[in-house]
Amino acid sequence: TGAGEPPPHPAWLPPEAFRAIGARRVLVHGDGTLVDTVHDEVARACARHGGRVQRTVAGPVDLVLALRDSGPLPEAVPPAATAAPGPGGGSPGDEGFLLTRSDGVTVVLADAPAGLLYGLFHLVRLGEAAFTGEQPTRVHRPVLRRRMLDHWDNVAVHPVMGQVERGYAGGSIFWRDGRPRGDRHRLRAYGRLLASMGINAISVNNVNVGPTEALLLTDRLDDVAEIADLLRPYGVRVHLSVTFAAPVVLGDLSTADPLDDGVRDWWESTTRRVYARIPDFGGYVVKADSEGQPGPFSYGRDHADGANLLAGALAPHGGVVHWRAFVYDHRRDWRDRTTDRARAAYDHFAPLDGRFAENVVLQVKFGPVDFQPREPVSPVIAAMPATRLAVELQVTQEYTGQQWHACYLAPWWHEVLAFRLWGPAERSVADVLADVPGPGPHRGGDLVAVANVGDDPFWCGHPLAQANLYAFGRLAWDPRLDPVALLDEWIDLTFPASTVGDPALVRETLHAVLDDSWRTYERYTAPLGVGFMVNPAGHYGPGVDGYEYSRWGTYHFADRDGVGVDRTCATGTGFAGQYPPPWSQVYESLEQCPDELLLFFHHVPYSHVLHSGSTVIQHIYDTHFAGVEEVVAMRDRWSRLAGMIDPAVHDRVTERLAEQLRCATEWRDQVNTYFFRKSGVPDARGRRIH
Ligand code: BDP
Repeated sequence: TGAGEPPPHPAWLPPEAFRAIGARRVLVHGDGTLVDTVHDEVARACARHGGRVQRTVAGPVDLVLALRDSGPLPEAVPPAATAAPGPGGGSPGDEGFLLTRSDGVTVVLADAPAGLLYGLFHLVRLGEAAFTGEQPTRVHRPVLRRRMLDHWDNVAVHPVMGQVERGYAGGSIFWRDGRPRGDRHRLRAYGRLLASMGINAISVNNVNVGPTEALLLTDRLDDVAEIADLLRPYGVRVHLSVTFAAPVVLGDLSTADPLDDGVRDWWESTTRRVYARIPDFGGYVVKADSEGQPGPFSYGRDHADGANLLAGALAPHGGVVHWRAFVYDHRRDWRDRTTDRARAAYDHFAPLDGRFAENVVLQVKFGPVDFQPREPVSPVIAAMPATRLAVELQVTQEYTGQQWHACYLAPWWHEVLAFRLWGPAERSVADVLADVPGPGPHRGGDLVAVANVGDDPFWCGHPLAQANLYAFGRLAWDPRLDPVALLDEWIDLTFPASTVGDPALVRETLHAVLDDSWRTYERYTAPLGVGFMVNPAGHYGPGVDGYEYSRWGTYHFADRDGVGVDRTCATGTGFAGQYPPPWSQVYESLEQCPDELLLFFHHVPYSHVLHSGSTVIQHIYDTHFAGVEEVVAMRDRWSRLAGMIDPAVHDRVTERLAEQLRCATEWRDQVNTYFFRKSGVPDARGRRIH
């Protein structure tokens, strides 16, 4: 590796991915840190692949990457290249770019440096295709303005959660044992990966803010500034999770009451100091009144009061507060069937719509409960037309196999983003975030996800879990992208054809293993949307009654007659009524409710016949047997790649697939046996159930 080059951690963007660019004569034109980043990337590629890069116009070139606002365009840009743009026209804006090719020159023009950086990575994705034929002018812009990853990283090791809460990829890349790790190479390499998929914001500490983490806002601000400095060259802004009790914990105040003048002054002056140190600081992330975190309820105030307090302190500096809607009572009485955790976010927040300040982003988990492999889309997204929203996904695989199981989540996220909360002819979740005009107001929003990255040599524990990270970033850039096409992009960038034995077989195998892997996972775990049959200690593997008699509010209510949660308005918790029509009626109705969500909304007898024609009990048996068979097939397919790709990657995935098969078999046997014992109904196909 050359000077200044990060060490080769196996991830997408190996040097070979830059072959097409590196073999060209390139002009990088413009000034600024991000333009320097573009130049350095191109220079490294050229050093390796025989091209050359220059920053001033001299002689013919094959590729121009130029800022438009840095004076007249270099003469290397053919006049035709600046003709009126075609599809996606208009100006590139802060982060977009214009791509065109004429007279044998490929041209990327941007109005701002971030656009040039994204343009470069777009070229990397295109490879040789960026340098063939004539190409009409096209403008590319991110559909969503903020594309964010939240790290649930602890600064100090938490006695139960460890260094990274729900982290399955080793330790934190930022923190170790209470201090910054100072691994500048790793952070720069991370910034590069983030930019390559279009992420422009991260928060660097856990939403559950402990005493050491709280100090990042004040005494330990330099530690945050150091991260911001390393990620800035890649167009990534840093955000912090803060505790609502900060004025008490850090400021010696006796209250954190959001309506108290002293509290307001404290947040204002503290925030001013943050911006003095980190001028492009992004803002705060807050988990309040949830799972033990402090919040405005302690002072008899509501969450609009709380969020607006922090928003007020951030507003003069252009910052935002991501206020999480994940608020519920985690000390429920399990004998009480009338309250419902699924209802909580809507019950708390829908009445507050219209009261949030401009720079509050209400961050809503995609489903009403908690990142299960199957849930309906959260009704909060439809209930807040006057509030800016962020939809929160979970890239870290807390409930989807913890990066031991291959589970490509982009198809699931795609379903969520494409879901039309007001009915089939109305706007999708993606449209709401993109602020696509439609009937009724909307404020647009962000896509945010909990990150799956750690100090593991493969970044994500499971090398194939990188595909989730990559696809998330790309969906945040444009939530309408197709998950299968995104997998192809990731394959091309991770396993360039020149680096593998049989590129067609590699591609085919990765699709065979990953395309349907989320549904496979769904098949061998909790059935028909009922969720949470997981082991409470760590959420890995089956725990058929693990949460059934606990205080967390996540039950399946299986008994000898049937299973499922009655969330109807007629006889249940009324959650179905939180949806606008037609979904309120669809979910209310036993006949219309989609099979995959049946047990989320209804308690039914085991003999209930699904739309598929199968009974609930037979469906449980069939899907669990099928799920395990699919994992066997995944393992067998993968074994054929031995010798075709980097052996370290191959071995790691092989190891993980063996564990996935063990665990899937355990899920199958426990879930099937459990329901066989409850129901007494044998498998119609006579298979052995213990
Ligand atoms: C749950 C996790 C817990 C998080 C919580 C959250 O189990 O560790 O703190 O979500 O989102 O899924 O705040």
